[in-house]
Amino acid sequence: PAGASRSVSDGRLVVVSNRVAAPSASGASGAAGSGAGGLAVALQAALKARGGIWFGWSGKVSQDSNAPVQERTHGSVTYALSDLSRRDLDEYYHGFANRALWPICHYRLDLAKPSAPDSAGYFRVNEFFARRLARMIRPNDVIWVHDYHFIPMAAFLRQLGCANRIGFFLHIPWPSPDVARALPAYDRILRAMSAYDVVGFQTEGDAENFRNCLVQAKAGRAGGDVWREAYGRRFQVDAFPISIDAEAFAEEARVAEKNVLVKRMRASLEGRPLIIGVDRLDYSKGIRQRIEAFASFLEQSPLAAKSRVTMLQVTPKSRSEVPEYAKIQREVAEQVGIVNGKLGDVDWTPLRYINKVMSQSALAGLYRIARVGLVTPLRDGMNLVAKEYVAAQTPDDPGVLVLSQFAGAAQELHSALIVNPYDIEATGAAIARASSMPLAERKERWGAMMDVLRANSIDNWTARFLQALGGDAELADS
Ligand code: GDG
Repeated sequence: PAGASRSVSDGRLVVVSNRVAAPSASGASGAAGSGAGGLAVALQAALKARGGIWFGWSGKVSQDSNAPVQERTHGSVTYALSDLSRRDLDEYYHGFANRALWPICHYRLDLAKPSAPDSAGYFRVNEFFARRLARMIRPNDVIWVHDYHFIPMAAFLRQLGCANRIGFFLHIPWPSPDVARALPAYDRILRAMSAYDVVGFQTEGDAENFRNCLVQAKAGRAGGDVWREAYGRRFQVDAFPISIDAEAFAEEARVAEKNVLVKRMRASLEGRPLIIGVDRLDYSKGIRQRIEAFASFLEQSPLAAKSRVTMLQVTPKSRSEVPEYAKIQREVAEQVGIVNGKLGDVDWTPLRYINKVMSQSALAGLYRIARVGLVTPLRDGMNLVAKEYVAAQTPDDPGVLVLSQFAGAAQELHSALIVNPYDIEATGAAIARASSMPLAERKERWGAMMDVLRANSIDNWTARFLQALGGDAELADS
């Protein structure tokens, strides 16, 4: 395969992502510290092992669009952060990325708000970042670009003469050609994805959708082969399902039984069963349908009302500057009020709704005490909450995962109760089934899911992608 013969074992790893998990200026541990997301920890580990750069947006808006890249080096890793102007941020991030790419890749054509200035801004910011990055790259470096914010990064780097191995991983779904064709600048985006050496997706279905897009655009041949030739380049298109460090998460959940917040939660339940949902406040997560399903469960199941089941929905606000997100925030808040008003009692609030960000430890402990985990997105690349909920369970008394068929995680966690989140009654019935599932069945389902998580850890994921990219020492030596 192209590039595999080139020795890159001495090359550094260069990670590009919109947000960078950099340690704070004071040197306090950043993503590698406790409470960091699994992806950040895994990328930090890969960077530390090879040395390298993590490059992306600083999270800051600057008046001076030419403010220099801020570089901070910790050991063998340099964090390189670039500010954006207000206009760049609005067009590239709030605009094209979050009002065109995100909704369309999540099959919400109705919510897509494409605009010519946003498209132009997206490509302009990618070119701006590519120019800044190109100055830092050495010939043997291996470059790993993350997610929908930076699809054209490799195309711009190639224009600047960069011949390095460059990989791309898309964290969100890639839709079927009929839907993908609704993307503004679709042809340019397809062509730009062909500038990578490896294009990775969460599921085989996403990878196949992308291959079909190339076929339909007459830019590749049919068939399920991972190797593609399109737009004059040969590259690999494959699925790399992301995961978590299940053992570490399980340990965190075990220790979190002593977490003060978890203890308070448990005490406040007074023995009533808990159902949990955890999501960024995003229309793709199916929060409204989930609340309806929970209400349907309360109304249908005599057991639910009698045992005064409580649902905790932890939902940090997200992308509030995007109008579609401001709208869903209002709608969910209103709906919570309606359900509690209708079904609650003087001493029972069926639905507890929290917009705060919690510590990962508290979250792990809350998963552990919840009898049911509700993960019911309308579309989701993978959904790590599903995997975290499973990992957090007590082995001798595990809870039950209710999982949407439209989450990438459903391709792996077959032993969850798989639901169609649009079917409110059926989801309500699945919540009832989960709530009263016998211990033996709960153990069997949980055991099967833990086996899956242990077999595909986040470290496997990083290693597999870097191996495909030809960036690992073993492959380079062989
Ligand atoms: C994208 C794709 C894909 C949530 N609330 C709190 C909190 N979280 C953590 C969860 C989990 C993470 O955030 C969310 O990850 P998801 O995978 O569920 O969803 P997205 O944010 O949409 O992520 C998705 C993922 O990328 C990775 O490729 O799986 O499909 O959409 O880890 O635990 N963490 C803390 N407090 C909270 O309140 N500490």
